[in-house]
Amino acid sequence: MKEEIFIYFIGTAGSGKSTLTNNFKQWMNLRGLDAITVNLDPGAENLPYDPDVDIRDWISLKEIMETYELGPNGAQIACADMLALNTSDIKKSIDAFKTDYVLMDTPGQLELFVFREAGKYIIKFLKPERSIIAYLLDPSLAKTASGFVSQLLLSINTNFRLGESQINVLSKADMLSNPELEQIKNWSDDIEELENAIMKEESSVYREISEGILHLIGEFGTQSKLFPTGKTDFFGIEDIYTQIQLQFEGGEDLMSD
Ligand SMILES: Nc1nc2c(ncn2[C@@H]2O[C@H](COP(=O)(O)OP(=O)(O)O)[C@@H](O)[C@H]2O)c(=O)[nH]1
Ligand SMILES: [Mg+2]
Repeated sequence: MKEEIFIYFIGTAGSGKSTLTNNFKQWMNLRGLDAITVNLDPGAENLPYDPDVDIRDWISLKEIMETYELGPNGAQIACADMLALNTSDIKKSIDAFKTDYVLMDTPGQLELFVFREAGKYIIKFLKPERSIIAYLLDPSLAKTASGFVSQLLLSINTNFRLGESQINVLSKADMLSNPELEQIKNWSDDIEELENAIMKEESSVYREISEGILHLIGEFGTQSKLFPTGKTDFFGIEDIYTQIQLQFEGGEDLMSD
């Protein structure tokens, strides 16, 4: 068995992390690949899958709210910080599976994992050299050029904070019309197209700061292509898997082992 690969699904609330975690696991099962799911969201309710390793076994959002008399937001933050205290337990549980792929579903709100220290700590503690971030861009926030730019900035910020290899996933692409999807792909492939679209938008604020932002995106944001995914028929999952194989195994497919 090779060393396992950790795939972290990260994105804004409702961007489709848990759904993609589930779809990825199911796709892998169908292909005879060995993968486990890890839920890192202490406040998760109604997950679409039954996690193999579950942070809720150690941390309960409800209990933290009651014990420390915190509201839901304060408790979420406390829980996020507590993740770091349970890292050894999480690692032991994951190691026991001796699996090839570990699918990490991160907390609902991106900032809890990306901007606080615990997320970075967990990645470094587990296996940073075998980790990849799948950053989910929510298409409902990316239909306009400036919306797409703000989503890319969050992705770059995530890359800046976590410092791991990262791919950009356009989740819920099935909710876009074909022209909308093509337009977003165009913006992603060609920074000039994006710049032109920004310039056509009305607000002058965008024009003032767009040059600097587009320069940043040109440098860091569009190095990796955008991977559209959808809820049904495992749309887009094979492409992400192939990219991950390229990254870690030089294209060698574990299925052929
Ligand atoms: N149409 C469509 N809906 C999706 C897709 N992925 C997630 N959703 C829906 O978006 C909502 C939020 O998804 P979830 O996976 O819980 O997001 P999370 O907060 O990032 O974990 C749920 O109602 C999902 O059914 C997708 O690819 N296509
Ligand atoms: Mg979720």
